[in-house]
Amino acid sequence: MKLLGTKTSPYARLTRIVLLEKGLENQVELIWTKTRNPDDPILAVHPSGRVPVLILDDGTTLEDTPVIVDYFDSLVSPARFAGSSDRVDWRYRDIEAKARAMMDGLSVWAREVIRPADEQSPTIIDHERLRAARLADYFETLTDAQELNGPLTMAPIYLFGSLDVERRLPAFDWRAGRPKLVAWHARVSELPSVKESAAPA
Ligand SMILES: N[C@@H](CCC(=O)N[C@@H](CS)C(=O)NCC(=O)O)C(=O)O
Repeated sequence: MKLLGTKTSPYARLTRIVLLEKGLENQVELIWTKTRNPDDPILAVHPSGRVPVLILDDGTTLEDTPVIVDYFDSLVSPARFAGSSDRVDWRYRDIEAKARAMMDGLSVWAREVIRPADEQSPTIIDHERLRAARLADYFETLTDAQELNGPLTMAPIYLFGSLDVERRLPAFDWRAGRPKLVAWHARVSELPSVKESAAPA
C-alpha cells in the first residue's frame, strides 16, 4: 500500500498517526507529493486530487481521512477507531466533530493566506480566525475530559492536528490565554505516534 500526502497536510498527518497507532508502518509506503498540479498522472485514477489518498496493492484508491482511518482500523484487531464503542457515544462524536470543524476551518484559512495578496478575502480570513478562536476557547475548557485523554482516538487526533496548523499559520495564535490547551498539546506532542508521524523537514 502507498499513502500519499503532502508535508503540510494536517489530514495526511492524522492518517500517519493512525497508521502508527495500528502498527502498520511496515505495510505502507509513505509518498510525499504536491497537490494542485493539473499534469499529475495520479489524477487519472484519483480525480479529486486531494490528499491523503491510500493506494491499495490492486490499484484501488481510498481517499478522505475517515475512510482511510476506518480502512487501517479494519486491518488490525481490535478496532480502535471505526468499530469502537465511541461511535455511538454522542458526546464523544460531538467533540470529535468540533475538532474536525476546527481543522476544516483552519485549512480554509491556511489556504487563503497562501493565495496572491490581491486574491485573498479578508472576510473569509476573519470568519475562520473567529471560528478557530471560539473552538480553541471551547477546547480550553475540555482538556481534562476523558474523551481527549487516554489512548489516541479521532477526537484528540483532530484536535492535535488543528492546533499544529500554527506551524504553517502563525496568525493562528491559540496559545495566549489558554494554558491548559498548551499543556495538553505539549503532552500529546510527545506521544510516539505523534512524534514519528511528523513530515521530514
Ligand atoms: N475531507 C478531506 C480533506 C482533505 C484535504 O482538504 N486535503 C487538502 C490538503 S490539506 C488537499 O488535498 N488540497 C489540494 C486540493 O484541494 O487540490 C479529508 O478528510 O481527508
